[in-house]
Amino acid sequence: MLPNHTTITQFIIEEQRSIQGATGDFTGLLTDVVLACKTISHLTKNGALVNVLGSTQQENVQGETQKKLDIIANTLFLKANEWGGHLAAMASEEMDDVYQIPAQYPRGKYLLVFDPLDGSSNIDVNVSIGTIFSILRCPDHVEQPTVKDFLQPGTQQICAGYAVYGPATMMVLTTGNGVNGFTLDQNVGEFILTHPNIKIPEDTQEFAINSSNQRFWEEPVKRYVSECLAGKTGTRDKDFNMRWIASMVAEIHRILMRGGVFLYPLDSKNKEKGGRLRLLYEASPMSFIVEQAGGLSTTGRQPILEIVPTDLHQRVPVILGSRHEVQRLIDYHQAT
Ligand code: AFP
Repeated sequence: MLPNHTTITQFIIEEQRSIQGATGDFTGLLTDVVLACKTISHLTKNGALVNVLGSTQQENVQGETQKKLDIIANTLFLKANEWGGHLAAMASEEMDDVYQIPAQYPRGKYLLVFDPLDGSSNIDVNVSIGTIFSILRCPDHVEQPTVKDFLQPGTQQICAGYAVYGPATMMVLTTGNGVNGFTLDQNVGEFILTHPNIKIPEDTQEFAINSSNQRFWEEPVKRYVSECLAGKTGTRDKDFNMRWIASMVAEIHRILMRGGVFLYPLDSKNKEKGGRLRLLYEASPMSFIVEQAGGLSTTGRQPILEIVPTDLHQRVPVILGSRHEVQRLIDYHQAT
């Protein structure tokens, strides 16, 4: 760390100073979130050495077998954030119901929603994984928040962020004032501002989709992907590249760094469930970040940030990334 470096704590405090009437509560909350992510980063970097690989016998509310690290990361997040007095309640991918703040701790004014370990199928094979979180304001006069208090559209998020545990650990954040990226200095144990004011290029020649689902896709997605694959020989008149990491955090991070479009669209396989990805702790925070970086997000038929959730673990179709490509996909959906 060099004297001219800005730490994430300094960055958050300086942002808070510019907000009239800010109490420091939000800064305190983010500091706790950051500590949880640093601890998860430490565990992922050590893997088998600290005995965190492998599966458990348990299933989460989605019916997915939980990995050991899913449960450890979830507990870490709860413990790091329950005591500070900033939160009224929490909710996570790994818990069926709302987590109430234990009685011995003071209650705060925020709600925290998170996916503690996104891309868990990658844990055991040493491929990038991440944590996604979203901060909402708890409605006034609510003593004991219930599910309905969390059912706020993405436009009401106070903050959204993710940590990506890749070759370097990074945290990317928005509070509605642009997007900033911080790299963890492993020696000092601090996130340092390394990627200020991230912007997603409006055009791209890269897309990400799980092509094994091709036969289930709807017409607009089939059309889009087949045009990309036709490359220079087709109507797009340019060649495209494709990526699929199966870890949304890593996928969105790549898009923030160099552009691209990510699709987990509605298809005949996931239609009954409403989609594949979860709204409150995957689609909504990622859409907030992408849009703050100048990109666009949609289900194909509706802006993701405008969806009013009906369930804590609701699933939605997701298309997001470089503005012009996402707009093209919206147009294709409108044309059918
Ligand atoms: P998990 O966190 O349960 O592994 O899910 C990861 C994820 O929600 C998202 O990060 C990936 O983009 C997507 O699922 C991968 O889904 P497929 O395995 O169907 O490709």
